[in-house]
Amino acid sequence: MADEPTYTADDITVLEGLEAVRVRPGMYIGDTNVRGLFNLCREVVDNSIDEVLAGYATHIDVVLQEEGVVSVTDDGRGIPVDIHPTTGEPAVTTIMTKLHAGGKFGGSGYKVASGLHGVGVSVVNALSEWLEVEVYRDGKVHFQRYEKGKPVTPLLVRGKAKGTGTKVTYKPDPTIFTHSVEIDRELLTTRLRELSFLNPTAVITLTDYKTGKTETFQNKGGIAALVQYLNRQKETLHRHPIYFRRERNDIEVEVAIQYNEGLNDTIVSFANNICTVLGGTHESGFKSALTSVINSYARKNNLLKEKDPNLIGDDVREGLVAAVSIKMQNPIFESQDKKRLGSLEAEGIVRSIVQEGLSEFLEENPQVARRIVAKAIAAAQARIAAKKAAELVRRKNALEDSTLPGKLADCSEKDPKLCELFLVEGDSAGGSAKQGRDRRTQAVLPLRGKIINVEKNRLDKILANEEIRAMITALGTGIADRHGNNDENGSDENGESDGKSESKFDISRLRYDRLILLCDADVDGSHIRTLLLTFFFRYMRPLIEAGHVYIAKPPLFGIQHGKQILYADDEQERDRLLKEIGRRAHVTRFKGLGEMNPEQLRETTMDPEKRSLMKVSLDDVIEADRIFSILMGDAVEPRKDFITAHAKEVTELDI
Ligand code: 28G
Repeated sequence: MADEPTYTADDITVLEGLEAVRVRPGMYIGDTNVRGLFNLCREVVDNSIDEVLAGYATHIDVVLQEEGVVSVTDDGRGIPVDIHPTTGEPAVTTIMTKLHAGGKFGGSGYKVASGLHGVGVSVVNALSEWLEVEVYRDGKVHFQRYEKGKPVTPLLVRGKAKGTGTKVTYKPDPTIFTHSVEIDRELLTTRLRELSFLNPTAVITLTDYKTGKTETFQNKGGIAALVQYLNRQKETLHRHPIYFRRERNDIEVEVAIQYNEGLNDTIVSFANNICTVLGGTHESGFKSALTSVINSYARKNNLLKEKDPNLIGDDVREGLVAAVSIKMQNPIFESQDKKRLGSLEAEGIVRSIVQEGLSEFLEENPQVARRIVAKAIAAAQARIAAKKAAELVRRKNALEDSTLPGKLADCSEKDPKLCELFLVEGDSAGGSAKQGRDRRTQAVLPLRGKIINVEKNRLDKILANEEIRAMITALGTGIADRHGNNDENGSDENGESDGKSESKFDISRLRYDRLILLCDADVDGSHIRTLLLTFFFRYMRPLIEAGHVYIAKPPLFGIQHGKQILYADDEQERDRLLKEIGRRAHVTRFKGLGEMNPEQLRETTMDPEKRSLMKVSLDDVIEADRIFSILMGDAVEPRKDFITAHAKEVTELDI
């Protein structure tokens, strides 16, 4: 072993540090794609936020420049520049070039592996083609430049500084980020907005060279403003969010709650400014306190009678928008990407703080309290009615040997993998589809009129709707609850559920491999399509996740060309075709599917050889759901804004 090179302890640290980051970037920042690129910026901004949290910085300016260059400036104390006695180099150099150096939350106990917040700015440095830091301290501007993580200048003094602060400018290394080095604007905007809610004293700006514009994120209202923002397109049950902030055993807890008239719930939680998407102990402490406080208030005020069962979590969370933010010393995250808080002490503390804070609020605001309780009681009644209805549907299926709906024209093939089901808007198009289909593998279920809006109606009403019942029976899977939960105990992680399942979704019983929505290419058609997608999204989400749901694309135009008809999906294609054949043809615009004869429908839309289908992804549905709730929801302002903003895009709207 004589030839083996000898490393000093320092060499090993250096090697393990920057080289390891460049060899396995994904380990530190998640991936080398859109997310990873965003995480670089997030890491730098989070360092500035730490100075905000410490009470020294108030302004953070993010500037996006050409070729993916990002600069971040804060007005904190400025990274220390003094020479460290053991390393012999300036502190800022150590922070920029050594892994973990300068970590503020918990040092060695900090999990690093998957690369969200806290990996250290040296990781950004290692993954940048170049990075320049400017530190404003002691009246001077200190400057150092690095390339691929290595200093290429000493720490220099370059002029005079007025205040204090830090500026970091970096260019992501294009040999690491193979796809693009341009940061995803939406991810960044969302994070900066989120940070402004979580840090009410901060003023954050984003300047983008592409637009030349500067956007300012400032939310003095904190997480109360966040829940108002989340409710911006909703009618709320009470005007001002319920808000309290308390501290116990060195854990600071902040909670904001505002109910809306809707049926869904949104709870966002944070631990030390990190968004815990999967919740965790703080969130379950909040939920169990919410349930118990509302139950005791309802009992105490005789809104729930002695014989009435307790409200369960789902009941008290209907229409809830809440934000829970805690700050604690050494948070423990269960998943490596910090999506779930595991610290046990947080659960009890949040629970007791919410119990106190919320009870006080309800006592002091009886009008709001009564409205909240009334809504929860209505939710409970609907839940009980829906359970009976679902049980009835199920028993009927069992007894009557799952009689398929009368309107369904089923296919003869029995292997679901080879079968597809067309859900067709309207009886007349349904008729054409029945005639135009391949009877062996294609089934058709015509849907009459409007589908019930599952966003506005509770499950008991939804199950009373004939079209919905026909779909459920035809598909064969049953339904999950509106949260997509499917276990026997319902959705309650706090054990409040009564233990019996109302309904079960079983994808293995799916009778068709593809569900194809076939709606008119007009406003009504897209409305119906959205209603259907929303139903699948809420009650059969795994169908979408597993890629079973498709949208058929019937053509908009037919162009007679001799004996032949050419079809076009949009105006552009129509004009292109017209140019090709010399503009002499007279054009048909298909107002609805019903205008196509069975042969045409088969040729253009149903025949697997010729048609084009769009597979529906969860993102599509979420976007459709958003636009839909703007257009169909209660709040008037967002609708006006949307229509004004998009008025120009709509050329041939067929109303
Ligand atoms: C502009 C882009 C990113 C930063 C500071 C300020 C200090 C600092 C940063 O100290 C070592 C860790 C915490 C004490 C702290 C300055 C105390 C006194 C700082 C940033 C030792 C790092 N004076 N501002 N780091 N600290 N901004 N913005 O990176 O315990 S990083």
